[in-house]
Amino acid sequence: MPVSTVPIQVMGILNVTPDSFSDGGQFHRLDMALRHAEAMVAAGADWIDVGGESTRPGAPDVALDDELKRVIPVIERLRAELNVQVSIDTSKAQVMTAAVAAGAAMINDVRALREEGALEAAAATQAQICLMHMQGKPRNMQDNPIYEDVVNEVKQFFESRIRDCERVGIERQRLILDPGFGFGKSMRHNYELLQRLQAFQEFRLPVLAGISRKSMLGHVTGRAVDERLAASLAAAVIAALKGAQIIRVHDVAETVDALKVVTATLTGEC
Ligand code: 8Y4
Repeated sequence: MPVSTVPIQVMGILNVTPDSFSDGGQFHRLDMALRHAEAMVAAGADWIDVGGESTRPGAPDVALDDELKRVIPVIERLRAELNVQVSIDTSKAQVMTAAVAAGAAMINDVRALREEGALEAAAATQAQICLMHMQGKPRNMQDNPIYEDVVNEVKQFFESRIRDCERVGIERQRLILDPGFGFGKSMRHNYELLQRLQAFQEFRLPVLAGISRKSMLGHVTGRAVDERLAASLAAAVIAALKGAQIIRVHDVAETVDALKVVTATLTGEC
């Protein structure tokens, strides 16, 4: 079962969308975001993933200026005040460019650089790039997703995106692969991806898994989104055992503890 013994990294989720913090103005929002990030770093986060655009089905599109105003000050402050790597969760070329200039070391794009200008913007940086698989668009992705073989189709998608990245001069070793749990997948598709996650090791690139609190956990436990910690930890441990190198989570302290047990087991170092 153990697929690798490299240290497993934890990526803490930092949403800076207006709905994610109660309304008290932009300075209050920045303050709340920084305090949340500080707690995640103290709990052992290796990465903070800063996102200013919601990808929930039906969520409104965010204007470029609004997204920049939300995420850039947060990235600057994180880099100035905390010892942590920053990832920018965006699909917009201009946000990628500005975020990396502000200190982000990873571009996390749920659209895998398929928006206008994104490939070129990413190529012009030295940042790592997480290519996430999604079938369809956020608007319609959960309306009856269909695959012949979900693992094979996600693999083919990665092959195609890796080729496009290399075509614009992005070095292969900057890439990270993510099957995109919940993005255009039925419950069965999500669990088959988790069961067969080690299949993506054949690319010899790091794999990132984002399962924390997602509906695939609610579906089998019957729990509401804020009651899914135990299920999220189970999923994080399974993903780590199947070779995921970065786990994207809400609950950093608990995940770090769970993954310490995984690492001690895999390495024998305790
Ligand atoms: C509760 C809270 C339930 C949040 C669901 C959610 C991924 C990602 C997202 C992922 C990568 C989410 C930005 C969806 N998921 N990026 N982003 N991988 N790389 N939903 O799986 O967290 S947002």
